[in-house]
This record gives sequence, structure tokens and C-alpha cells, in this order.
Amino acid sequence: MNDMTPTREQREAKLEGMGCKRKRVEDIRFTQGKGNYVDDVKLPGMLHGDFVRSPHAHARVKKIDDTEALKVPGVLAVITAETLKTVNLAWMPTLAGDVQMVLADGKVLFQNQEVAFVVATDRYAADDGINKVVVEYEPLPPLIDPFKAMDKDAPVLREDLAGKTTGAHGPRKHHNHIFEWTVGDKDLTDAAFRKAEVTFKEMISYHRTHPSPLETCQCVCSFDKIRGELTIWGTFQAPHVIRTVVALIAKLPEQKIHVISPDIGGGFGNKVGAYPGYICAAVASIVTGKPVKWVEDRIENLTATSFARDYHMTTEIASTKEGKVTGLRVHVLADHGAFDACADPSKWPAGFFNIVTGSYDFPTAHLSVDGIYTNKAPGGVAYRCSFRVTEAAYCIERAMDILAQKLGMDPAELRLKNFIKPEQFPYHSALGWEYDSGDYATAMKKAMETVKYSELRKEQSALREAFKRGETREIMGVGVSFFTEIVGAGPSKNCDILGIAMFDSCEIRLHPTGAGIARVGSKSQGQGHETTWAQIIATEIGIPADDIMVEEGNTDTAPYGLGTYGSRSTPVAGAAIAMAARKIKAKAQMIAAYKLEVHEDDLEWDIDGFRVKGLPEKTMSMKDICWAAYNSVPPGMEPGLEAVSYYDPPNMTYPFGAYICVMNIDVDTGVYKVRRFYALDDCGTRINPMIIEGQVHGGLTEAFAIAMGQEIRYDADGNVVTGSFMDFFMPTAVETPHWETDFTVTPSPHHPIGAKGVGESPNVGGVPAFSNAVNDAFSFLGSTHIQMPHDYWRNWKAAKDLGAVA
Ligand code: PCD
Repeated sequence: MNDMTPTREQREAKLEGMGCKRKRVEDIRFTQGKGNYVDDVKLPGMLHGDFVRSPHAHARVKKIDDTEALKVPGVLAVITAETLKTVNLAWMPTLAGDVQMVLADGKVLFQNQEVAFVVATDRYAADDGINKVVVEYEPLPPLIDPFKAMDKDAPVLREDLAGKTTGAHGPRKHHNHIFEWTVGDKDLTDAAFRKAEVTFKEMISYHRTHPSPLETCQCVCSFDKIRGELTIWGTFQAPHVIRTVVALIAKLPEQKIHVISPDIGGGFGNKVGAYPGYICAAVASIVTGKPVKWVEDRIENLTATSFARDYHMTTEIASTKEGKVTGLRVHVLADHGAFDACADPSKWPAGFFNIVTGSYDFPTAHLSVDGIYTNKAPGGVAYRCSFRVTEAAYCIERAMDILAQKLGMDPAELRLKNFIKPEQFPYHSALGWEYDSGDYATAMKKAMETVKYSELRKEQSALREAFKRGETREIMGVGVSFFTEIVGAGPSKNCDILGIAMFDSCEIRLHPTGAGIARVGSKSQGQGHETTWAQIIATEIGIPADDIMVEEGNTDTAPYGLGTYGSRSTPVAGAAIAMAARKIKAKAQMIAAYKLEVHEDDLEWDIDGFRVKGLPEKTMSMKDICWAAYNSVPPGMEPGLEAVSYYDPPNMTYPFGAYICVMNIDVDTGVYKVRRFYALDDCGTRINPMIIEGQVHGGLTEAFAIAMGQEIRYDADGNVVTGSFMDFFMPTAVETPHWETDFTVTPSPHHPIGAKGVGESPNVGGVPAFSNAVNDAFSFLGSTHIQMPHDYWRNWKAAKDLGAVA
């Protein structure tokens, strides 16, 4: 017999649905240089804009003279704050409820701040023009040290806020104070500390760094005077939000604004906010009637658009002698730079930092955050993290290690002792979150077994003895980190951006031949959405992923979405995709019932179509249903097969993971070697295991960079001393360690397919694993906390300060 009927396994495999290591469809164009990025957009008559920037961190702008600049061949216009004032755009609102200068208005507040925008026929002419603009500055004393920001005699940075005693997030205590945010029960926490058998207090800083995507921020703005329409191609992680913001601030009708995010070369949070470059290019296009391109260079990117972190976290834990934690108290001094341009949901001035109780069952906790201004670049973006979750995870994971050291306990044992237990989910944290699901101990134990944790500890003590005897100059650290993330912003009850609820959306249209298109409100910057979104649909409605085209990033065609950051796409857009698919499936079932002449309830789903219960040979495939949807639907039913879903998530999702880093450090040179890095991630249901692995590799590489060297550092005058890849650590394949990945699966109970986000997790869990490894290595020499980044010099310095080198 020669039966060609495919088996169930073959039918299933053909779909390449969820769980399949489907190859990334977008890579076909990316690997052949056929991507279409903003800089590939070249329009007839297109002009180029570039910025005159401030060399000073703090200065009064006395005069801007553009006479010579306008004589440079090709230079057409020089735009200053005065020009922008005529259209009421000299200042713009920030996502955090502050305002920000688009171009210097009377004063500059950080080095490389935008002062004037030169528009020319090409980029070189614009650059020549910049060199001819003469700006007269009167330097003012810069404020760089965040701990001096609220001194009585600290310089006044924001003169525009003079006399304002309240800001977007309540009272201001000082002229350089932005907000104070407190969460938790102070009295109960203070009481827990009074009663505690063991306490400690440590200042844990998470230094300023930068997302630095390979493609910098850029846009092309083209205003059509006849139609009154503005088209913007830009590196936007959230194109719809940009459209609404432009409508609000430029007072253009929203239907006449077309925002297109083409292919994006990495975002990492850098491309969420709105920058002066976008406004200036749009104004320049409106003024000249020509398209205007603005492309940031690397130095501009590192020094002016968006920094991340810069949190100084005074951390205290109360505990019993046996190591059961009884209270957590954290105060954060948050350095926001010159303007509060943090990219957080509106109501959260410190993002989701109140996840700082981490994976542990703290009966009580109290958190307060003071945001302050300094003469540094604005930003505060979620660099591969869900709104300050990375800072929170670093804080608690470093603190748990410090507690373990104080108690003389093993750090992994201390964690196991304090984990939230599986039966406690949904778990209400002391700082107000409801964790959806987790099985922490299983993940931790799997990690410990895989790396043979107890043997590592034995090896470490033997090496320490040898070190003390002078037989080796190497020390060894085992860095343990167990993180809980909070991703999927978010439920409309507590998340909005400028008043827009943080839902996400999907529209699916199936064509007669059994193929279709899905348009989604998210926007990939490299994550592989074109691949994974089709996989969700394939499993849900039995159409092969290859037959589903995924489109994102064009506000004219995609349903309104809040964009991609904070690992929200899978939790929110991913859910919208499944829900839209289910609407289609429900209609398909009615069509199939009609065609098969049975009642709908007599049908059951079977991989790629419906079959009649009890009559397995009576079936109708989804492909055939698509055809029927266009010619023979039941009487009274509308033809066609399409659906839209706007999904407002009921809760966030809480992925977690157990990471272990093994590292040796040579005390005489500070040179470290990462011997092993093991990362176990639990992101619930896994859509594409290969993409997840790639996400984890990328996130760990960024975590490695941040923990071991990457830093935006200022000198005392406010000059950025790490403004290029010569000084800002960008690891290549040479430095990057080998990654071992692993997983457990604890589905999210409220997500339609049980999936949680994963893109940021490796950064969130990775940074503390590296830092704990370094700190663990040095701890036997008497240190409790060594400040990141742990570059060779700092390691050597730590060894010297601890008396290990002469
Ligand atoms: N997944 C799967 N499964 C699961 C999950 C997930 O499969 N369970 C996959 C998805 O589908 C996609 C990815 O994975 O594809 C991711 O996802 P998620 O997690 O959801 O995320 P999304 O939203 O999508 O994204 C975002 C992220 C972030 S956030 C970041 S930073 C970064 C990451 O993502 N970025 C990037 N990754 C990446 N990659 C690349 N390539 N590039 C980039 O840029 Mo932020 O906040 O923005 O900072």
C-alpha cells in the first residue's frame, strides 16, 4: 500500500508552530545586505541636518552668530531656539512629565547638548556649516556629583522651574530635586529592623551606561505642503506613540502624519523616546518644503541620546540569625541628568523598581527614591530591562550575597531558604506586585546540579588556602544570581504612556488560498517578530507559518500599538495575536460546520482543521475553510476571514532565572577569565527555542559588557570621557565568554498561550551574576562590596586596597 496521507506528526511539523526552532525569516534579507534601514531612505531633493553642540556642561548661551555658516556652499538654514519659538517648539514634553529643551534656550545643561541645527544639501556641507556657527558661552559651575545635587549652595540648574515646588510626581524638596517616590510600609519595616537579629547597610551603585545599538538614532522627515501631510521614517521602537506625540506637539491632524519604522539595527531602549533631532528635522522639512534627514554619529549617540541606570541604592536587609529575611529597606538617589526624560509608564517615576524584593518572601519592605538633576545627558531608558528592573535585580542580588557573607552562609543556600514557594503564587509582594507564577527552587537546584556547585565551592576553598600560602596569585569567584523580572507593561489599571493605555494589538487577514497577513502593533528591532508571530498563528489556526506574512512598523496599516520595549511584545502583542487568531478560528468553525452539515459543537480542532467528533475521516482543513470564506459562508454571515484584537493584559508576566558565573582573577594584573557561565531561563511557554537562545546570548553579552567595563563616565567639569568605542567597552567575539543556556517551563496562568517575555532577562540576571562572581572572589580578603564595572584596573585596585598586592 502506498498511502501518501501525511501523518499527524508531518502535519504538525509542516506548520512550524510554537516550540519549533524555525529559522528566522527576516535573516534572509539581513544576511544579504538587503535590509531597509532609515539611512537607506533616499528621497529626491533630500536635505541633511546636523547639530552644533555645547562643549560645556553648564553655561549661559550669550549669542549665536550664524552669518559665516550661511555663507558655506550648500548650507540653507540654521535653526536655533529662537526659530523654534515661532512655532512653539523650543521645548518639548518628556515621557516623564518634565519638559526638555529642543535647542539651547538661554543655557546649556550638559556637554554635547543640541544648540543649533544646520540644514544643508549634504551631510558634509552641514558639518562645515556647524564649524562656522559662532556661539558665545559664559561657563557656569557644573554639578556632576549626584550626592551634592541637593546641597544648600548647589548651582541652580533648571532656571525654568524657579519657584516650582511641585513637579509631575509631587513635591520638590530642592531646586535640583525632581521627585520623591515612596512605596511600602515604613512603620512595619522600621519595626522589623528594630527586632532583627542581623542587619547590614550598603551603598550599591549601578553606574551610568548606554544602550549603544549598532545603528544610531535617525530619521527622515518629509512634509508635503500640498497635502499638508508629514511622513516620518525613523528608528522608533514605538511608532504609534511617536505619531500621537507629533500630533499633539506640532498640532498636525493625526491622520495626516505617517510614521514608518523600517528595519531597525538594534534598539535596546535607546529608540523609545523622542529626541531633538526628530523635532528639528520635522521643522526643517516644514520650513524648506524638502525632505530632511538626520543621522546621529556614535559620539552623539553615546553622549546625548539616552543614558541608562545611574542609580545609587542604599540597601539594608533585616534577617534572623538563621538567614530568614524579615525586612528590606532601600533608598535610591536617581541621577536623571538635565531633564527628566525617563522612558517609563507615566505613573512610575522610578519605573518598576519596586520589584526590588526580587524572588524572596520579604514580609515587609520600604522603598524611597529621590530623583535629582545634574549636568549630564537626559534619558534614564530601560537598557534591556523593564523600567529599572535591572537596577532592582542588581540591588537585591548583590544584597543577598552581602547578607550571606555576613551570616557565613552559602549564597545559594540563603536564596533557597528565602524563595517564594510554588504554592504562594499568585504572590503579593510587600511592595505591591502580584507575581503570576514561578517555581524558583526547582530552577535553582537544576542550575546548581548542572554546574556541580558544591565541587566548585570545594575548589574555591582549596584555591584560597593555596593563595594564603603564597602558592598562587589567582583567586576564584562563583557568582550566583536568581532574578525575577516583571514584563508585559501593561494592564491599563496601572500603565499608560501620556494617557494611552498600554495595550497591544494584532489584525489578521486570511486570503482565499489559505495564506494571510498579520499586522501587529509591536516593532521588531532584531528580535525576530516576523518569525515568531507567524508561529503563534500557525499553532492557533493551522496555517503554516511560512504562509503568514508579518508586518509591523507602519502606522497607516498596523493597528495602534504601544511598541516594543520592556519585553512587552510577547506578553502583550503575543496575546493579541493569539486572541485575533482565536476569533478567526471561531468563525472558521461556523463555516466548517455549515460545509460539513453538522452542528458547530460536533466539530473538534485537529492540528490544521476541524473534524467531526467520532468521524475522523470527515474533516475540513483551514486552507479549505479560507476558500469557503470567500464564496460559500452560511446564510447571513459576512464573507471574509479576518479579525482584530486589542489586548489589555490582566497582569504583568514574571519570568525568572538562575545564573551562575565562575571566574578566576589574577590579583597582580586584575585580568579575569570567565571560566563558565550557565544561564537557566524560565519564560513560560517557549515560542521559538532558537530565538530564545539567541536572545539570551545577546542579553548576556550586554550584561557582560556592563558589569565588566561599559560605563558613561564624566570628569569633574562634566566632560564625557567615554564618548566613543575607544573608551566605552563594546565586547567583540574575542572578549565575549561562552554561554551555556538551559530552561524550565512555568507557564503564565493569565496569558492566552502561557508565554512570558525573555529578551531582557539575560541582562537583568547577568549583571549581578558577573558582579557577584567578582565580589565572591575578593570576599575572603575582607571586602563586602566592590563597585562595578569590574574592569582590569578596578580589579587590580581592589586587590591592592585589600592588601593582596604590594
Ligand atoms: N520569545 C519566544 N518565546 C517566549 C518569549 C519570547 O520565542 N516565551 C521570542 C519572541 O517572540 C521575540 C523574542 O523572543 O522574538 C523577544 O521577545 P520578548 O521578550 O517579548 O521581547 P520583545 O518585546 O519582543 O523585545 C524587546 C526586548 C528588549 S526590551 C530589548 S532592550 C532587547 C531585546 O528585546 N532589544 C533587542 N532583544 C533584542 N534583540 C535584538 N536583536 N535587538 C534588540 O534591539 Mo528594551 O526596554 O527596549 O531596553
